[in-house]
Amino acid sequence: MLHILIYFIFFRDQILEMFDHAYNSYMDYAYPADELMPLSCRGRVRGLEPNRGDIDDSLGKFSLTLIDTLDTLVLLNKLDEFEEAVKKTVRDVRFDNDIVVSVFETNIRVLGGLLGAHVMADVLKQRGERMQWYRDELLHMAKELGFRLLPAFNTTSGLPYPRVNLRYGVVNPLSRTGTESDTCTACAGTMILEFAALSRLSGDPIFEENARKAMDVLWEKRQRGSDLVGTVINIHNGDWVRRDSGVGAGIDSYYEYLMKAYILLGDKVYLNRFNTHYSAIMKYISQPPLLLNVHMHNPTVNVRSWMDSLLAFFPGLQVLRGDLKPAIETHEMLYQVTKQHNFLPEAFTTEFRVHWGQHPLRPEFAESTYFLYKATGDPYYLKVGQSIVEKLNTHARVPCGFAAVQDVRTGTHEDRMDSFFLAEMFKYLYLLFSEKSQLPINIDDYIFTTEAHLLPVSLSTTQPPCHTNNTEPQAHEDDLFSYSCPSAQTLFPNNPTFAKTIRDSYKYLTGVGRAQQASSVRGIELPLHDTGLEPVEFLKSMGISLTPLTELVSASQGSAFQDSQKGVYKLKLVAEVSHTPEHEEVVPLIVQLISPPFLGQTVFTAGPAKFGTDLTKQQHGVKGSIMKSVPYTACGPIENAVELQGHIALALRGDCMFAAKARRLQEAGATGVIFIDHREGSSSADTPLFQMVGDGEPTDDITVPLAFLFSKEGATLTAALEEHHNVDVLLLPKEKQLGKEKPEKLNIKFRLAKEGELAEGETESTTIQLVLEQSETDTETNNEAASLMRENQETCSSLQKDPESSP
Ligand code: DMJ
Repeated sequence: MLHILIYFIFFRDQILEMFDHAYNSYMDYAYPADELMPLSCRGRVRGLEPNRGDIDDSLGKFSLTLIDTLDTLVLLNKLDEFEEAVKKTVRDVRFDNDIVVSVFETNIRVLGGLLGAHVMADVLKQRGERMQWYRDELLHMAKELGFRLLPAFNTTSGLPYPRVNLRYGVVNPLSRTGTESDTCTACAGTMILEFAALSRLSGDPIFEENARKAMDVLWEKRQRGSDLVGTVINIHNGDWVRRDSGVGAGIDSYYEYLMKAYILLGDKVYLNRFNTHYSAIMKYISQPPLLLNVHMHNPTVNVRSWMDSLLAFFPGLQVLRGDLKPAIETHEMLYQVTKQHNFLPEAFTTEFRVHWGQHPLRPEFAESTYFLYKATGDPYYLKVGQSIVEKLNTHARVPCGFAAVQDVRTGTHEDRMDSFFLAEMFKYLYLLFSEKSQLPINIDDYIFTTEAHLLPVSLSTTQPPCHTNNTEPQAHEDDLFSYSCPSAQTLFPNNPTFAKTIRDSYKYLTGVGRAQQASSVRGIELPLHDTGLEPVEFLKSMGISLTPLTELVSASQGSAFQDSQKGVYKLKLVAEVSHTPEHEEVVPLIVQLISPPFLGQTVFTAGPAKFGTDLTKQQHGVKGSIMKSVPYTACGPIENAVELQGHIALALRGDCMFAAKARRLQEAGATGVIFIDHREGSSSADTPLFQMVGDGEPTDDITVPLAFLFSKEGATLTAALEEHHNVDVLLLPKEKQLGKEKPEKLNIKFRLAKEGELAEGETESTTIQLVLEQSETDTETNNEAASLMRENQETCSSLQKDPESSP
């Protein structure tokens, strides 16, 4: 007994130390920014860092990480820090920001964070020891935020828009959103806990009503044959846009919120719906120990052969449901995967190979581990928790916090520490190693939201301000045994070997020599969406377009095949980046900055495109001054077409295909396009070059020159543009780089400026002058190019001496 106590204390202390390291790093280096960039030791401010696409929709300039962490501070007994952090939140955080955010992420992280913290503040205040100054400020903030999210629900169906502008809503022309037609199931179905809590705590029914309506639509739209839902739904007409159905990315927390809405709100309608879906999941998706995506209309067909890490929450939900056997099986499978790769990769195949190696410090596996330990009391799960702690310290800890892992195979880091790491990971780990009596609150009085914010189950006795529910007939009455959470007592009272017996059959799961059954349909393996969604747009941003089977089959296969696969979507993969086969060489390009003060000295290696002007055939390359496209991704109408005329456009990769961007920019009058990678930290120094290919359609209409820069080079180029306003570049094949391949033909000399030569206003520091000299043997190419540089040089005869710009 004593040694288990010591063991607990040891790990709790270690977890507290790790939390302090992560939280203090955020507060010291990043606050009031939304997130910490743990490798750069600074805050991530949206708009100031390269755009990462949809992931950035979590960032609303509202100190996201601080708010997401508030109730963790209480649970970890850091009550002074909590009081201080609440004061900061009230003093510093504002929501009237002209910024487009994800409705789902803002709800679970910020609204949930404020509500959880309000509840904690209230509890502490009631105890009379601290927070005596507190006057429900966090609840008022939550209500204000709730009203800012509400415009998203203004659709004919009642399903919310995926994004909202915090200041302008969705219909206002200034909102820069409101044109989306679909959303993911989890995005629409993960509002009810926070919105109902807000309604019941504030007395305004409008929030719960809207969230409930969205839940009702999803339920109505379930596939009646299979009782499954799809992954993406049209928010206007409720049609399914993606019909693959699983328990991970895109759907996960919809199921979680049905179960938890019942626990929080005491309304059996939610439980009945959950139980109906759960039976379907167990019939089709659960293929123990695997959880595989199937087609909602044809659920005996698997649609892919990989799983995503988000589904790791599911064993925890099964514990709440009281279904421990499959929970233990799936959790064990996940544990075996973490043993192989240190962390759960974002996606892994049914053979447990890495499919997508990223690991953004997700908490789902720790969450399930905690629930299983509480349900079974089996110390095995403490060992699992111990391994999570150790791996985080060994493989993710950096001097300024904890860094996401870019690829579990190489262990490389990414400059991000998502707010859920503080909101969720530390709660579950700390709880795992804590006795209930050691916690500052009675944990059984609360339910965890999907972001692990704490909402009091006592809300179930607070009727919603306007009572409109309980209209649905009771279904599956005989299936309602599983009210309790968890129900370990009834399932295996005092049988400590129960879990072990189940786990033992999965002991060699990932080991060699054990054939895994291949799934009946080997899905095309696609990367996952980072925020837990998998919208087609994201796949497009990776250069992948999807075509329904019907089109594909009728074009190529004939009707027999079509019939046998009726209703199944098959994916046509059009990768717009090609890692060129060996026999075909990628001809590297360069983007050379030729206007002052660069004068040809700054050169970036760039990737070519298989379409557009063939730069290898351009004797002298193509010159132009650069300008950013608006929108930067060039996936919508070009708003700055007038200014772009005659310029080489800069466009961010992502959201739509390269070819679509190029067409749009060419039409707007751009004379060329430089695409800039949206994957943070990529550079030509460590990423192999590829060439961009078209979108599967003819691309003859695209005639402007195109080049691709990785994000590090892209960031330098855009920084140059911001600083100097006019930046001329030359696009040409690397082999024709001016002054590189034939250095003897272009002499660049520096001479010290003599006293008295300084132009008016220049400081009296040493200056150097750049002189271009041509040898008589210069080729025509260099003649031309050198004259381009000379043209630019004329406007800048002297340079401040700067070791960076010296050769
Ligand atoms: C969290 O923000 C929530 O748990 C959400 O439901 C999905 N996953 C992330 C963490 O992985």
